[in-house]
Amino acid sequence: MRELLERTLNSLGIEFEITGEIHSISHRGDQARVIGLLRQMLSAPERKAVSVCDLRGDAFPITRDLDYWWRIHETEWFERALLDNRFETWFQPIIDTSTRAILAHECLIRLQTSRIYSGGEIVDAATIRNQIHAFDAHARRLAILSAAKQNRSGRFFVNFMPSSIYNPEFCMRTTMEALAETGMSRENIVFEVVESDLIRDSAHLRRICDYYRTNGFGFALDDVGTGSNSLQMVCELRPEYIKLDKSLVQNVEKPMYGATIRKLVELAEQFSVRVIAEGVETIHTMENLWLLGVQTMQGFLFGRPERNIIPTNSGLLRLSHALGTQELSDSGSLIPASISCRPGSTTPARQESPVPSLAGH
Ligand SMILES: [Ca+2]
Repeated sequence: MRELLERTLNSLGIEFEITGEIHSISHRGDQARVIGLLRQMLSAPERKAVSVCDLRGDAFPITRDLDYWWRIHETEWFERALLDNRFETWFQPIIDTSTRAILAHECLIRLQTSRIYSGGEIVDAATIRNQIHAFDAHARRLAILSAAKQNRSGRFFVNFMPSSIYNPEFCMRTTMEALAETGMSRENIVFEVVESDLIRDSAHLRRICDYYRTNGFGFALDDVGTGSNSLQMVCELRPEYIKLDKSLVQNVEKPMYGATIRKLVELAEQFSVRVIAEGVETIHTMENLWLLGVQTMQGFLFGRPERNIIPTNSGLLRLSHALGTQELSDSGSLIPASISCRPGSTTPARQESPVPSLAGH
């Protein structure tokens, strides 16, 4: 293999040095080309064992394994988008199904080039490129400025990664400046702690949470129910909102998941925390959530993330239409009177029935 590698690099005129069998390769070639070539030539276990160092330019060249450089190469779109200021904030409605009102919109980071990059892909790229902290602040500022263009008096949920805020006063500076620029009211902004279940340093989170409260913002725990931390976090931090993770919501009809949601709802009631279910895609899921006492929801059933906020209630109108055959409660609620909304209801979960799928429209 070493021989083949040497022959290939030589034939391409790439200056290089190989140390050990093929474990360490330093070169002065085009990094993307060398990495691509090595990935083609080496087997998966060999790729793991090889480290590469680009000797061009840098005073302190960095040696990393081949897969690391490949990931950097694969996420170059992130750098270009950042330089060209091409990231955007899109909006997804959060619906109070009991009053048919839009409670708020969540601000979601997106990039549209030849395709749409999801928030997860963008955050992963920022993490791989070691830019997540700066990017998180950039995304928050962008969210506020974009939200103000949509509706200065609307309520918006803005994501943040607690690990990117080491000192709230300092790290929130650009966000606060954006708010001052737009004149938006702080009480209409709710900050969502992403991956809250994975956070181990609850004292740090509490400091951030206190900062938000003191400054008049709302505070939500996102991705709740995926780890073992949820109940404790709700008790300790007493957020205004908790957002049930999609993986929990989409399995609501399974007893274990249903029981977890029920427990969270009970606890939330005790502390006056509002529960929001994320990832609601079918009427069947919505009904099962009602049975467990969850009424505030977000998901494709009500609307996908969109670049511009869709005129009020379009998602709700679709929903009303789909539920047309169902009985509405006296209060005009969408929730049929036959469904108990109290947590602890012993009504069995509704099974999947052929309902019109609204996802994707
Ligand atoms: Ca979120």
